[in-house]
Amino acid sequence: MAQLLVTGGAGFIGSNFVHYAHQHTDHYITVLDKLTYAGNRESLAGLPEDRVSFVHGDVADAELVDKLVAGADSVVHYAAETHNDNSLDDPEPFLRTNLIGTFTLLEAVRKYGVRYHHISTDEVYGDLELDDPGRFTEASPYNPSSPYSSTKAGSDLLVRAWMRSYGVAATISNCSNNYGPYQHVEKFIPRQITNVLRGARPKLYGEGLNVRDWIHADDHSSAVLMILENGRIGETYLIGANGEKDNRTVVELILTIMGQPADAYDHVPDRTGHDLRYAIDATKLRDELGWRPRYPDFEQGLAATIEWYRDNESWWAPAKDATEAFYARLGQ
Ligand code: NAD
Ligand code: TDX
Repeated sequence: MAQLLVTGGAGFIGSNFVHYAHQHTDHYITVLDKLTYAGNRESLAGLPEDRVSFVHGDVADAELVDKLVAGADSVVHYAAETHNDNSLDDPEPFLRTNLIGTFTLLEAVRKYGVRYHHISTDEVYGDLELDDPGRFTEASPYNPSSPYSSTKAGSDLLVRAWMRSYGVAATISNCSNNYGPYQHVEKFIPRQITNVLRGARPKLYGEGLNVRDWIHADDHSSAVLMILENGRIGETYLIGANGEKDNRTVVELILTIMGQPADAYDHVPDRTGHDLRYAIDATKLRDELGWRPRYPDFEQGLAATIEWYRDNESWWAPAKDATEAFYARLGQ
């Protein structure tokens, strides 16, 4: 039984991965998570203690990380500050966690010769024009726009340098926008669903023409597990499921599925420097590793996600008021 260290495992995608890896492998999983505002131990409820253990701590704590990595066979690094709007408001925690945190893990995996997988985002490539027929590939140049995406880009470059300079056995994946259960209510889809559940109107930045390439969190998890097991060391893999939709379409879908008029939303001021469009070409992952998404139907996945938020108000309600107070301060 392999020992897997998962950082950020109490967050949205990390917790989905822990559930997925528990179900699909016999690995013993240790979660390291700081439980920032974005972390929630309830997201790991129901997992057996003889397979999954939890350590409350910071990925930038070198002493703690050294101890945990020493006992691991592999590390999957999800922990990060992840919200673009927060990074525009206060970039400092993004530099500390995303850059120093990654550096700290890399030093430990280098010392102990532990296999490392780095979770990153398509936002490192910047954005595409709405009418550009192209999509991001592993060869796209780095061109991040926000404090968030620039720190993620920096963390990817640290991994590449540690592979080349020190021979660290690593892989990197850059995924598109995830949706599914356990996503914080600050993010686009859960914010709009929980607004409607509370009788408030969804909030669309600007005209809502910006395009995101949606993938179900479980499909992200299956790809990560496949790369961890069969990916070529030193390689980067893009993860995406051909889920391009503009924001207005997504808001209208949410309203329609929830039985509201499709136009019952508000336009609010746009995000500064708002990336126009993300789109992933996942050919390498599909051809090399044979990966296929299991949730290719966005509307079906969205309906199931809406049901999850309807059924789990006790999970999201504690964060809702503070999140909306933050947006009210920004006028969004
Ligand atoms: P999230 O904000 O929901 O969760 C982040 C988790 O990291 C939380 O549990 C938080 O407590 C923990 N954390 C933060 N700082 C920490 C620190 N210093 N030490 C230990 N733990 C810390 O994020 P998410 O949306 O699940 O994203 C997870 C990863 O996936 C990130 O690396 C992100 O860049 C990447 N990613 C996200 C998306 C997306 O659509 N959400 C897409 C592609 C890639
Ligand atoms: O209330 C809103 N209204 C709105 O129109 C919010 C919160 C967002 N938006 C727009 C902004 C984006 O165009 O919706 C889109 C999605 O916004 P977010 O959920 O904040 O995601 P995004 O900025 O695209 O970044 C996400 O995907 C890539 C994750 O938060 C990142 O962590 C990941 O790297």
